[in-house]
Amino acid sequence: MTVIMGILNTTPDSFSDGGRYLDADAAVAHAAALRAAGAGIIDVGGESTRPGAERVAPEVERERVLPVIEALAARGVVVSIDTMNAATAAAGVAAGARIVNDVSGGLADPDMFAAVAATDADIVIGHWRGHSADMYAAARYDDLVAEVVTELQDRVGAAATAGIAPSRIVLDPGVGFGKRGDQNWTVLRDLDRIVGLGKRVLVGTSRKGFLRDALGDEPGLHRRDAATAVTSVLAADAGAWGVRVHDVAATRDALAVRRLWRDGGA
Ligand code: PMM
Repeated sequence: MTVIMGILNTTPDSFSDGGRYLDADAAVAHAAALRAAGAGIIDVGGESTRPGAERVAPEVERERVLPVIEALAARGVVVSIDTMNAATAAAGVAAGARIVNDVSGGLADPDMFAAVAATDADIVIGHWRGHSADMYAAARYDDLVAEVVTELQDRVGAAATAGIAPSRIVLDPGVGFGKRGDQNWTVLRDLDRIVGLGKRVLVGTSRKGFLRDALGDEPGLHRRDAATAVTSVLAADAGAWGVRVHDVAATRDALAVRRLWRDGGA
């Protein structure tokens, strides 16, 4: 079964749902809806990583996410904390998060792996080449997929050196991070090479710019969510362990149909 990670951004500036879940009660209510729709994990983030985004002070990030994580953990929800900041990650795990989701794979904060090693949380290591403000400057590759694979392996090595057991690591190709339009499709086409590294793999395509570009004419959220449901199925076919999405119900339905197709019915 492919795990669905439902996105709960508590940021005022995230590109697709920014500002709607800043209030902790509203965030908890939205998380409940995501769970009811089929999310196995709720990913709580307090800093936008959209292209061009400014960094957020770690204190502000923690003020946004910690009350939400505490409330969700108290209700037995499996929570991941989406952060590039080691202190926020540690505080998030102390508040009940079971997974640290670091799109920078420990590169943004040199203390990240040590902070995670001191907990028993799992960690998502994303492929990343620099902060949002200038991430496209780093989108230059001689051999894109080989470089993504090597750079992920380097981060796995660094995580192991810091004392994180291999079984606690999830890899993420970092769709949209240091990759322009078609580069994302190339990495997704070759996702099996990342899956081949032997770790669980998480894929985040939801509502991203490369899907918007693929659909043309400034598609609304509806069309981007439909496209995301398709990428969820294709990611599952390529061996992904999980997908990170906004519209959980659409992806749940798509994955259910995939299962029926594959199994020839119930
Ligand atoms: N993308 C975003 C944020 N967090 N985490 C993981 N593991 N993988 C991703 O692809 C990813 C992420 C940016 O999207 P958002 O602003 O819609 O949350």
